[in-house]
Amino acid sequence: MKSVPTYCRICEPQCALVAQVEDEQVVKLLPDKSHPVHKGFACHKGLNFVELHNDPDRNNHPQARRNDKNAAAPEFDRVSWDQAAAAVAERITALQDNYGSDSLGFYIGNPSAFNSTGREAARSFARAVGARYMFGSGTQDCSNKFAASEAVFGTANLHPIPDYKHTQYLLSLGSNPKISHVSFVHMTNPMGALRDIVARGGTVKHINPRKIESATPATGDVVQVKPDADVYLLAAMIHEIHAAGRHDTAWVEAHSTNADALWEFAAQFPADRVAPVVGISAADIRQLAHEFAAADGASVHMSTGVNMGRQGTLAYWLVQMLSLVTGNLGKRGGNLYSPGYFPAATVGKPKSDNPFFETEFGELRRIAGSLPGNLLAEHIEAGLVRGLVVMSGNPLLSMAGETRLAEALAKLDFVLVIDIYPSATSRFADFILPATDWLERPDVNSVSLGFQPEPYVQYTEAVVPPRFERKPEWWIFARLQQALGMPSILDGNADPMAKIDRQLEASDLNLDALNAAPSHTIRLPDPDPDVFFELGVQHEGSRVNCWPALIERGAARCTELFNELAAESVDTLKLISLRTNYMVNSWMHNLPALKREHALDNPLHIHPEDMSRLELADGTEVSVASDHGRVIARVHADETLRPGVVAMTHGWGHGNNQRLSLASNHPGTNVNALLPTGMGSFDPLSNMSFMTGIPVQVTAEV
Ligand SMILES: Nc1nc2c(c(=O)[nH]1)N[C@H]1C(S)=C(S)[C@@H](COP(=O)(O)OP(=O)(O)OC[C@H]3O[C@@H](n4cnc5c(=O)[nH]c(N)nc54)[C@H](O)[C@@H]3O)O[C@H]1N2
Ligand SMILES: Nc1nc2c(c(=O)[nH]1)N[C@H]1C(S)=C(S)[C@@H](COP(=O)(O)OP(=O)(O)OC[C@H]3O[C@@H](n4cnc5c(=O)[nH]c(N)nc54)[C@H](O)[C@@H]3O)O[C@H]1N2
Ligand code: SF4
Ligand SMILES: [Mo]
Repeated sequence: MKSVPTYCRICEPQCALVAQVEDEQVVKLLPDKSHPVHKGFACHKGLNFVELHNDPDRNNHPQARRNDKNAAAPEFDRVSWDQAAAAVAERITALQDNYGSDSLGFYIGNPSAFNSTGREAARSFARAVGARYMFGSGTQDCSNKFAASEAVFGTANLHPIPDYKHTQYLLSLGSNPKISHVSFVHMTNPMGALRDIVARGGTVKHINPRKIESATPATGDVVQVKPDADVYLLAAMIHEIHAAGRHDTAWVEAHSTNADALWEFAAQFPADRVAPVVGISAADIRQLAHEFAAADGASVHMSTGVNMGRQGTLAYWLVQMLSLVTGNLGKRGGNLYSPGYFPAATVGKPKSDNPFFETEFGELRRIAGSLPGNLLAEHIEAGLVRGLVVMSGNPLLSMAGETRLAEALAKLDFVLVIDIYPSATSRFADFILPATDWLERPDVNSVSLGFQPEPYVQYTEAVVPPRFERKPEWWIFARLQQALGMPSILDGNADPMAKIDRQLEASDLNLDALNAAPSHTIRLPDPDPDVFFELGVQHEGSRVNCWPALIERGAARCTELFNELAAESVDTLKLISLRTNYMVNSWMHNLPALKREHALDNPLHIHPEDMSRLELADGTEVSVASDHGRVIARVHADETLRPGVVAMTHGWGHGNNQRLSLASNHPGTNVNALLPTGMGSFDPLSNMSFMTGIPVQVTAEV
């Protein structure tokens, strides 16, 4: 038995593991106790990945469609890689001959983030074939952060992370670290970090409509806000700090421009005015503001619960402003830039001053190359996108509007899905190409650049050779390029990791050095507060822009939405999302290890007060309806919710997918049927879909 160091690529910590390998088979995955950062931290999802690696339902061979796209159950024939490459190339060529080179669209999903060679290959393939209509999971996840950072810092790649080691105060908005292990901060053992803050006398405040699992006496308490109103809470905090003269004038003057416009904006939202909309008292808002300003090192982090609201871009801007005006941005104990082995912030500058352009749907922009995911169906319906390549994504279940999207996907001339599983989306595929999983491919944690409180770089070899005919994405795209008669990395002896190797040179490192290090890992220096402005901020004079044009564009809408929320009936129920330990988005539903008695479906969580008002009993079936759709769900009484807020877990709805034998036996409901789609359903500043705070009506099913 040999022990091979590697790391998990399911979520952002990318926990270090040791694979026990015998006869080229992974026998077991163990936490890597000798890893300099993770020190043995890992969760059951990563440790049980062997089940996924060996799951008999996986895609193991290239498959070509046999029956009609509208058939209830798709049927495929096994083909060879050569046949598949030739046939896919033929279809792409025909599509482009008929409808133009940009008629082939792309949807690149979340696991690509943890796939250094696959992500690059997908982008370069899309460029090579002349694609313009790019979509991806980023607009269901975080695109507001890229938009705001680009405007405020002059680079989409600067996302200040809390200085967990030194902070005395952490304000955490819309995140549930215990379950999800934090996003846009790549750290080990996040609950341990919260515990340390509290243990040294610091404070952690979770801003959340739910008493989350992460909030315990040892890890901070929850301020239970209404959903979709964080922007007003943050504005009010900034205003209260400014009005009380508790801002750091010297820091603001030294490091920013346009602060006056910020003060003016915030002044519209004093605590007394916003309290009913935010759902906590004005005194509580003031207290949060004053605690933050007074702490000896205060930090702030905001995650998907806020991103998915209607004003994620403005909220992220205000998060940076709160940190700046209290003198915590780029200061020990506040928020820092952690460049890691390569300062990615220096390569995220915007290409033009005005990202917006006219389209037949109205004015749009791209974020990291992508259009709004909520316009994918429109682009197909309008005939702009005639074919689609889907890589490591499952838009049918992860985005809004399953019915409309299914109809659109069925109309496409050509769909290629590159996935490890027969995903729900691949029901519409003409070809399915089997990708390797992360035990079968080499990688570097390059996605962590800029996000690590304890920076390190780790290389992993392929722990075992690919099973069956699975191939890494870089190979798949290169093979397709060859079949299309284009130059490809397979022609010479080019290395798919060459770009990473070049970037490593910035720290005098290379892949060989990583490979030779214990755990294949090199620990890098901790973030230096000074580099925030010196290296991170890209605007002229390294100054943060407190009132960029993009934000000004959103200001009027911010007032309109405030008035709308203020006028809302007190009886309106608002739907939020709820991740659990027993799912990862839509794709870990076929594993026996995650099928626990209490996690076999995704019920509607609702507070007992709302249940009695609506005369609902625990366990009964209800209809949940929004302006956009309706689902049937089982009632699950849940006192952790703020009354008026209901929650369901996304990524379920496997009833149509018999090819996932276990998942389809425990199908659950696709809650995204309740979300808005199309124009008006995403933040126009950032393309980010609206996925939280959705008004719903709940009624007993009779
Ligand atoms: N087990 C598990 N881990 C995962 C994933 C998974 O599916 N399962 N997914 C991975 C992915 S792709 C990501 S992006 C990360 C996400 O990581 P997180 O961003 O931490 O995601 P969640 O755990 O969904 O936490 C979001 C929180 O926001 C709260 N919330 C909802 N609406 C609002 C609001 O309007 N305002 C505020 N302040 N809070 C709100 C919710 O109650 C919830 O607790 O997790 C990753 N890790
Ligand atoms: N209502 C609601 N909807 C949400 C969210 C929410 O909180 N609430 N969260 C959103 C978030 S944060 C995200 S990131 C998106 C995710 O949106 P998507 O990325 O579209 O969906 P996933 O469910 O992550 O699907 C990933 C697919 O990749 C496949 N896969 C896994 N590993 C690999 C690999 O190594 N190679 C290849 N080729 N395929 C692989 C899986 O089998 C799966 O089919 O969903 C979003 N949807
Ligand atoms: S926390 Fe995330 S990265 Fe770590 S083992 Fe669990 S799933 Fe993998
Ligand atoms: Mo995500």
